[in-house]
Amino acid sequence: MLLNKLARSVTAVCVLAIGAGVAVADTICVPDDYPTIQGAIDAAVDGDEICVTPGTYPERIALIGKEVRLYSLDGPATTIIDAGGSGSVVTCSGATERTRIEGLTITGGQSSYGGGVRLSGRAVVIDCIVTGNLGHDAGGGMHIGAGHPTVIGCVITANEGGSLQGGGGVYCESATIVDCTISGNHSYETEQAGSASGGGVRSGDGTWLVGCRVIGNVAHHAGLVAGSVAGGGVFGAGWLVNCVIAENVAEGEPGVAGIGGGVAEFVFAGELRLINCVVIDNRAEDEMSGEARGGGAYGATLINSVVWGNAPDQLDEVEAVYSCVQGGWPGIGNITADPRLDDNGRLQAGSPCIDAGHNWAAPADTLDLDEDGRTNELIPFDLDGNPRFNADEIDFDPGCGVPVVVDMGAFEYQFDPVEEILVADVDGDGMVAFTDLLAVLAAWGDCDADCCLADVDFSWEVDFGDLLLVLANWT
Ligand SMILES: [Ca+2]
Ligand SMILES: [Ca+2]
Ligand SMILES: [Ca+2]
Ligand SMILES: [Ca+2]
Repeated sequence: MLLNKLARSVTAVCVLAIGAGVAVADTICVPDDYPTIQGAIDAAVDGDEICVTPGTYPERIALIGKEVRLYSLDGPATTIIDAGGSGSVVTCSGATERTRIEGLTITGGQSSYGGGVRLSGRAVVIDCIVTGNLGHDAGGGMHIGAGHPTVIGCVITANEGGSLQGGGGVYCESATIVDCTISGNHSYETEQAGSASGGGVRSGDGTWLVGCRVIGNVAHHAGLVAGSVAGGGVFGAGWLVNCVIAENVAEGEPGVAGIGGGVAEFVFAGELRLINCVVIDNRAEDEMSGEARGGGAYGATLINSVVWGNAPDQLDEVEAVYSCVQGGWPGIGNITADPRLDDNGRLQAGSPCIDAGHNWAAPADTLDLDEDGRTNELIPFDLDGNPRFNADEIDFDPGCGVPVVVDMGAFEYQFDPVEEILVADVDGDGMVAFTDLLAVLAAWGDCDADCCLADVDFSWEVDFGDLLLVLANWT
């Protein structure tokens, strides 16, 4: 559902942009017009579309600085590009948002960086399956370098690599990755040293993972160099919003500690922040040394999140607020009662995590996911595509927000009525106006209450940052 909304909104942008030109776009089909996909790409000009008929295409393709839409007629299950171990399957660089790759299975790649996809610039990759690729040094499935591409609705599974810079599934410096599943990928260290870190994702500070499932990835230390292996699911920096991080493993061996089974922050890359995530059943392991730690998370910041069932512990070196942590964790708004999760990480009736988050921790709807033309509201959907903001009107709300309070975790327990919450609407009346300005001025200074509604930028003090947000979002 979320994928469809995103794909439509990206399409709308493309149609507008292409419509501004004078050239009439052609559609070129493979294999009818050209026997190979690369042949069609070489023949295409900016604005063209390339359609690919179901089949397996034994080739590698390069889409360099060309604004074309490459798509399959029948989806990724039946349309496969297989590089047969001869390099990166897809290389795409120097492109804008008008370069799109849609509905392909990308497999059989083998290279140093990005065995499946090597991506930079601002291209959009939609509804692809990236599987069975090897990227020795970084990014087994995908390597995302300079620029800020968008990856939507993709499955990145059963890739391996990353012995030098990490990322068995994805190595990413800066990108928006939405509605993707990153599962069963594997990073490892060789005897040539390296970090072996980020079984699923190795992320830089510009990375946004929104509504993704990072499940069953492994970072494994296999070499002779002592050290540690970190981040079975995610290693690095950036933002994880509405994500499930489950059953990942940071796997050490004698003398090598696994750290951060689910996620681990890499301080040299920046801060790693998890908002409304579920971190469950991950493991940090080693053999005999007993130094494995941070089964759920190591070194990150967690807000509105649920951390449960990780081993050997839940958290290490972590700052957490408004989160539910097994065994307890110091921080404002944290709780320790059983979150009552089902097998997929959804809250069940009676969960103490319902209405227990902090609204101002939720990011703004900058992608306009609900297509209402407003980006000055808080993110409207949860991981299921259900409304993010609603509340049980009868019960007391343990969290912070008006008129309704966000839950902890990636999924919102559904009540009526649903609300849209505007950024900086301090009093929750559906407008950003004088009453909100006055509320900010009245609360000026340090937040001395657990729930400080005037602190709309969630900085733990009420100051010019909050004042500016009110003025910038004035309705
Ligand atoms: Ca709620
Ligand atoms: Ca919106
Ligand atoms: Ca208001
Ligand atoms: Ca503030």
